[in-house]
Amino acid sequence: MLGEKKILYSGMQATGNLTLGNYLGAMKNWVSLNEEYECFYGVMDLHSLTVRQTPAEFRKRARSLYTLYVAAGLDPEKNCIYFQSHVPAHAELAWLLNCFTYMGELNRMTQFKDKSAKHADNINAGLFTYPVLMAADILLYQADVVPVGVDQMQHLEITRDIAERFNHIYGDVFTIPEAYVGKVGAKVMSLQEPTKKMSKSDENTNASIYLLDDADTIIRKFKRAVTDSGNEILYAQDKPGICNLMDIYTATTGKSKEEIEKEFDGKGYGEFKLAVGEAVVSVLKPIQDRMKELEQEKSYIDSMIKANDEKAQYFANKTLRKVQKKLGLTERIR
Ligand code: ATP
Ligand code: LTN
Repeated sequence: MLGEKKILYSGMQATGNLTLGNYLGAMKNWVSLNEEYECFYGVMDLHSLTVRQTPAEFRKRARSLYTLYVAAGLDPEKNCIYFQSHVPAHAELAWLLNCFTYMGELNRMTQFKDKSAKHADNINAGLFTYPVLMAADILLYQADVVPVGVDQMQHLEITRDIAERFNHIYGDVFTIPEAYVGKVGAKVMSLQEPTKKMSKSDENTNASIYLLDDADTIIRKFKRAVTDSGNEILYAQDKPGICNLMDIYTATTGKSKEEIEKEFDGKGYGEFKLAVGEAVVSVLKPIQDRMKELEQEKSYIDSMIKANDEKAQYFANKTLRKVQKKLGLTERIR
């Protein structure tokens, strides 16, 4: 705990254009929890390197992700928004925690299995130890709560296991973090294959709504969304396409499933898809407008990056020094 407030930690990889899934599953919760907690948000650029990146594009994308955090409503003067690679303590603690993590535990990670299948030509050790770096991110800041989408729950579990194992040997060093998964939008599915999650690395661009898609593109993608047989708007197990659209509509309008079923009673899929598209456009429009403004405010963003790097380093180093001392590493001579 930092002063009165508990600590929140989260972040995203700079691996592609953010999707509606990233927004509804994670970022929207960050904004809603923002006042209640002392918040740290990382641009996870070290994690992004587990997949090959083109340097110039990567640099641009990471900066754009930083700006998007701000555009989505996180004030960089009140929240510590920073680049993971600017705080060396992440990589250092990750090494130390590697020595407290078992191969068997990492072998069970479904994200590792999925990503190795997808990048069969580049199954690197970083992909395997990805969760250890994530544990380091969270534990360095003594986070109490970590808002993520459901797909990250397994990584949160291993973080807790590593922290508990360490604390058991060395005393109370780390706060044991809790995951925070929102009630709606925790898993937004692909618009083309509604049994798969919407993902920013999906090759089919019609499957995802990107946060910076213009209104026409958004409406067009919803019109083309794969739906199920029949024509009723009902939240039923055998209708994954309609369920996904209803979930998105709930997350963007606050309407319950019953209200939606009533609103579209006797109306067809076409009308419903258009309404979902319009609801999404109205949620994304203010973020897009703010993003355009912020792109012109380069020196403001630069100054925020600098100040927050220092703040993050201060907190992270405090934990790192404590861990080093507990482990018996020789202390620095000043
Ligand atoms: P990639 O396609 O590169 O694996 P991703 O789209 O899954 O990326 P991440 O950077 O891994 O995105 O995740 C960022 C955050 O967004 C995480 O908290 C994750 O749980 C959340 N998230 C990602 N996709 C979805 C989704 N479809 N629905 C809900 N939350 C999601
Ligand atoms: N693995 C996460 C990104 C991430 C993260 C974190 C999220 C890296 N480190 C620490 C929360 C806390 C993902 O979203 N794919």
